[in-house]
This record gives sequence, C-alpha cells and structure tokens, in this order.
Amino acid sequence: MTPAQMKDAILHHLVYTLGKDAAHAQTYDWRMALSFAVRDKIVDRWFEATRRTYAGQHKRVYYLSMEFLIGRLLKDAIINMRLEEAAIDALQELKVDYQAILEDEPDAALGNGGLGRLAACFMESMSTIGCPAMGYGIRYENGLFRQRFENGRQVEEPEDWLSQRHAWEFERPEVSIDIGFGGHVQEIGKRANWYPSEMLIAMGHDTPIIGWRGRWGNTLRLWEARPMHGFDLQRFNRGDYAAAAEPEALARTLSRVLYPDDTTEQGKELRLKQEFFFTSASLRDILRRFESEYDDLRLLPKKAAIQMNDTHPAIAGPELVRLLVDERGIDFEEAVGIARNTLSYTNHTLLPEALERWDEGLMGRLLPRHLQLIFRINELHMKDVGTRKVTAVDDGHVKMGELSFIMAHRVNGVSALHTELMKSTVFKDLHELHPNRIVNETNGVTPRRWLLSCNPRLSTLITDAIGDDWVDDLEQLEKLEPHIDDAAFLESYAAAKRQNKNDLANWIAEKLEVGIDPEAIFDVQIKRIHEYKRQHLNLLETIAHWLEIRDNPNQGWVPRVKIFGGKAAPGYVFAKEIVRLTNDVAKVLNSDPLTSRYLKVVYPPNYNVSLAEKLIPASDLSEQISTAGKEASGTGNMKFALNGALTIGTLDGANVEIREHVKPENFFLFGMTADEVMERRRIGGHAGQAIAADPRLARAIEAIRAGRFSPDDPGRYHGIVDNLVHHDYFVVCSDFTDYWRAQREVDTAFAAPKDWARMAAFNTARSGWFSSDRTIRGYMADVWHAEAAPTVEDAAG
Ligand code: GL7
Repeated sequence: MTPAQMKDAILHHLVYTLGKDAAHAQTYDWRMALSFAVRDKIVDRWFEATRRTYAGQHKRVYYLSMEFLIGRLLKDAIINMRLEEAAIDALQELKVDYQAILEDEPDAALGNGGLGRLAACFMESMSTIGCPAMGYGIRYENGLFRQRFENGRQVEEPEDWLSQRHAWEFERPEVSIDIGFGGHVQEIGKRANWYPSEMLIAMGHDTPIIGWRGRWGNTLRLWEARPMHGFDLQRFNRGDYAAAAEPEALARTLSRVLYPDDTTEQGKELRLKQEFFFTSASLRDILRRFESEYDDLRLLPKKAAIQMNDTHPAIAGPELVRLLVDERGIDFEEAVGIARNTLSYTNHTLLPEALERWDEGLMGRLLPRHLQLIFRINELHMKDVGTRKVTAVDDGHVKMGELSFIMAHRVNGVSALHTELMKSTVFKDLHELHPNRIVNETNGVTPRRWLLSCNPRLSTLITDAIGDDWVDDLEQLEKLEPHIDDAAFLESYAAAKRQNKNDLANWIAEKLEVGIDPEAIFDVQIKRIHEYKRQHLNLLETIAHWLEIRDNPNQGWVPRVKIFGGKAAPGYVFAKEIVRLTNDVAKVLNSDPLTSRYLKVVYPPNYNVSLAEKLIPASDLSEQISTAGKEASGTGNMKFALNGALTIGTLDGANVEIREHVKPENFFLFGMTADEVMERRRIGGHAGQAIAADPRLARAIEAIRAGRFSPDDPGRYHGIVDNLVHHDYFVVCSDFTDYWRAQREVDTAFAAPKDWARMAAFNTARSGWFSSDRTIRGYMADVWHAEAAPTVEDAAG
C-alpha cells in the first residue's frame, strides 16, 4: 500500500463510514478512519486464512480464556501489516499527528494481569505461525477498573472502553446461542433432558488477530450476554419503566464486568455463571462448526484441540460430555474419552486461595445436570485408576483443578520450576496416577509488541546489526553476541536506552510533575500488587537506602529512581495499604532536599498494557522479587530482559530459566530457594530473628511504625508492620539482607556504564527463547498435536 493509497482509504472512511469531512474531523474520527483503512487490509488476509483452514481440513485450536488482555490494537495491526510508513506519510500529508492517534485508542483491558496478557500474546503468535485457531472469551462491557489515587489511596473507577465505537470487532448476530441456568433434570435411560429455568443469549463479536507480515489471521470471538426476550412491553405500557427493563439489565449483567481479581478466588455466583456462559457458548459453537464439516464425532480430538486457560473454563469437561451424551446420544464412557482427548488444561498458579472450588449446593442449583455428570466422571475416574484417594468432589465442594486434570489429556505448567512444583504439591497424587499427563510449556511474549513495536530504537539497532529475521525467529538475537564486543555497537545500544529514558522522564515530568534524572538507575516493579510479589520488600529497601543516604548525604551515591506500577484488587486490604504506603513514601522522599537527587519514587496510576509499553524500554533494572515458589512464571520478567533491563530476582518462576539463558553473571540473584522458604517458615519467630540481625531492616520498619510517612496519622501502617514482624508468611524480613546486598551490587555495576551496557545487551541477545512463538510451537507439538497451515504470502508483497 502506498502512502497515497493509504491517504485515499483514510479519507474514504472518514467521509463514508464516519460521516465527517476532513475540516471538522477530531482525533477520534481520524483514529477510526485509519483503523478502518487498516482493518480492510486485514480482512482479506483473515478470509484467506479461514478458506485455507476449511480447504485443508486442518485441525483447529480453541483457546478458552476468561481473559484476553489485548490492550490497544491499532499499532499492532499497522506493524504486523507493515503499513507504518504508509500510515505515517499519509497522515503527515493530512496534517494529523500519528502519535496522538495511537494514544487516543482506549486499552481493551479484558484481563487482570499475566494470565490475560499471555492469552493475548498467544493469539498473536498463533496467527504469526499460521496455527489455525480461535480464541473464545467474554466481551466485558467494563474491563478492569481504572485506578486513580486520592491522597495516596487507590480509587477504582469503571473502565468504559466501549463508550466509543470499537473499531476492530464485527458483530455476529447470527452467532447467537441460548444458554440456560437452573431448572430441573429428567433422566430417560442413560440420557437426560435438562429444563433450565433461566435463559439468555450469547452473541458473538469477532476480532481478527493478524500475525506478523499479515501471513495469517485468526479470530478472537467474544460473547456478549443478551436477554432472551427484549423488554417487557406490557409493563412498559403500564408505566413501570424500571421493571420493564429488568430482564434485559439482568441478562446483561453477565458480560458487564471483569472480576477485578488477580490470584484470589472470587466465590461469586455471578462468576460461576460467567464461566458457564462463555464455556457453553464456545463449545456449542465449536461442535456446530465441527458438525458442518464431519459426521463422526469420534473424529473430534483429531480435528479440534480445546485449551482450558486455567480452571475458569473447567466446566468444559462436563458440558462437553453433556452435549455428547444428552444431545447426541453417545455412550457416557465414550463421551468422556472423546472429551478428554480434545481438552487440555493450563495451570497458572499454586496459591491455594486461587484454586477454584465451587460449593456443591450452588453448582447443583445453577447447573443441576452438570453436577450429576461431575459425580459420574469422578466415579468413573476412581474406577479406572482403582483408588478413591483422589477425588474432584470433596467436602461439599467441586474442586475445579482436579476436575480439569481428570478431564484433560494434557496438563501443563508455565515454567520449569512451577511444573515441577505442580507434580510434587497440588497434583502429586494425580501425577502419580497419570505420570505422562503433566508437561511444561514455559511462557513467552510476542516480540512484535514487546520489542519491535514498543522499542523502535532498539529494534532498528538490532536490524541494522543482524537483519530483520529476528522478528520471525527471536532466537536469531544470539547473532548479536559478537557485536557485544564492538565498542561502537555497545555505545549505540546504551544511547538507545538513554533516549528511551529521556522520553520517559519527560512523560513523567508532564504527567506526574516529578522531575527525574535520566542518568539515574531506572528501577522498575510493575505488576499487580500482591503480598507474594513483595512490593513491600522493595519499599523497605528503598526506605533503608534513603535513611543511609541521609546519614551521609555527600557520599556520591549512585542515583536511582524507583518506579512502581500496579493495581490492587479492590477487596484486598493489605495490597491497598501497600499502594498507599508507596505513595506516602514517594511524597516524603521526593521532597527531601538532602536525598532527592539520589533517590526518588514514582508511581504512575492505572498501570496497564500501554503503560508497560512505555516503561519497559526505558528500564535498567527489573524487579522480580516474589517469594520463591509463588510466582508461577511471570512474563513481565521476559519483556524486561528482552529490552535490556537486568533482573534483580529470586529463583522463582521463569526467573530461573531467564538466569540460565542470560548467564548468572548478568543477573542479580538473591534470596531463598523454594525449599529454603518452606524450611524457614517452620522456624518460629523467623521474622523477628531476621530483624534483630539486620539493623538496616529494623530501622526501616521502625520508620514506618513511627509514622515518618504518615505524620498526620502515625498508626496508619501498623497493620503492615504487625504483619511483617509477627507473621511474614512471605518471608520478606528473612530475604531482606540478601536483597540489600544484591541492590548494592547493582549500584556498583551501574557505576561502570560500559560493563553495564554489555550485560544489558547480553540480556537482549539471550532472550530469544522467551518468544511466545516458541511457547506456541511447544503446545502444538506436545499438547495440541496440531500443525501450522501453509500461510499466505507476505502482506507487503
Ligand atoms: C498467573 C501467574 O501468577 C503468573 O506468574 C503467570 O506468568 C501468568 C501466566 O501464566 O499466570 N496466574 C494467575 O492466576 N495470574 C497470573 O498472572 C493472574
């Protein structure tokens, strides 16, 4: 596409799709016009991919996920279609600011954190590889809440990303599936009829996901809940307007909100309804498509692989069995076999509070037939393995992890360490009974968004050095290794980082009115706020460091900016206190004339995908400091390493593999191992011992306790202090001393800029393995048994 053609396409959509003329068009209008111009090009590719999938009778992968944290889509689409030059030139002629258009797009925040973002990276990688696939999820009207700070406290506001027209989706009224809840079951022989008492409609909305170079496109189909019957005209005519609208409002509630929850359970009835709603709609859509092509249901596992992303879609097991047995007359045991060979399950966390369990009573009320089938599946499994030791139904609860395990032919963990811990802890018994079922697929991130698009300076430098094949095959980054000994290359590498840091410093000055020194270490911790992620360990070190600088302000300290980003689940009191403490600490430190040139704290509100794209390319140090054994993988850790930030981290999740790849000397390791953590917890008073042994730690805790960061309310953080001193389940105190040591090593290393640049460049060169393309290839080979289809030629010709 030439710039002139692009310009025509934009103007065409501006006039005929948006009904605006150029003289009156606002940023929004230009953004939509550009989006539609790009989308047109994508659609051709997308159709071609669909045609090929049908023609080649390829196996399809179905990725069922409660969350798809896709963020903005316009730049992604432009980059993957390689239309950036055309777009920039066209807009320049039209005198429209390209960056402003990109920034105008709301983030589609249909996810909480890593799990949802992983699903988004997977969608992009499957399209890049040409793996015929479809993502299925919920089209939340309100995505993850927007975070604001009021006197340092987190305030949540609804995210209304759909208040403007969404440029990327196609409404599919013809794909409307009725979903039932409640009611009763009538058994007739081996089958049953389920008569739900409540019905609503799931309507599909399709977003094309285009891969790199536009060679393949898959669909993300998100379900919207609609009422079965419109509003009640009788009531309306009687003037009872609110009651008339009630059925509609109730039905819509189902796709209204994304549960603002990270790794803790939400035992809400509505949540279970959401899970069944999207799972059932997706399965029936999948079966409808399958039956339009094949007439033998036993072929299902050969032609479809259905991935359950965590246990949120775990009802897929019983629902698929129900659809096969009750609606298609297949024998129960055979149906279980077909379902199991089609389904697989990814576990994303070992935190006990995050493993879903549903009360039998609730399940029986909402899904009476499913509960019957769960009992039968459970019995059949116990019979097959010849032991009653493991069970999916226990103590009046349905355990969704066990149910998923039993109904899947593969169960995967998301990093090597996490997979091993799965085998030895939560799924120990099941693993012994099915030793080949658990496999590992270490997470990855898409290099298109997380390097090519978000870090153009580094991308250009890399391409100049080794060509652009790395975008398809990220392990080519290893070819950078010989360049790392070239002083000119390293200088350019450092200069790119420095310019990214300048940009970020300017943005922070403008948005937060805090001046930061681009020469300082940009030390960044961005992720959900959670005790196990230990933002408070970072804060304690910050406070201890501040106090030490105050002792001796003229000692030539290495300047540092601590950058935090992240949301706390609205009901998670401790996490919200950490948010507030971070803001309070920032206030005190940033205005301290003695220390502020050496140490600042910034905490931009509303951390989301777009903010990550700004922060990561400008970071020097990546904080991955979770209690060992608690972070299943992490994916932010990979994005940082790829963009040349060094990690300070524990041996947790994928940190372990990152350290192996980038080499131990280019990684700041500290802290206890997962085994040591478990040992340490057995010692009574472990926190007290650690505090007594480290005066720096004692002083930092005392500063919080005495109210130095909350002089107007000295007792404000006594909850945090009490937790640290007396409980400290996440062994913050016991890891503090070693963390402090590692941070001082960071200071020393950063003071030698050439060596630092070398280590940073080495991180980039060795991060290629963490591409989600590699992860998806792993799933295709080990889990889905699926092959890539022949892709379309390059979009650019
Ligand atoms: C998570 C893990 O906590 C995180 O470590 C992992 O990288 C991610 C993707 O596998 O999944 N599990 C989880 O429940 N959430 C995660 O981010 C919310």
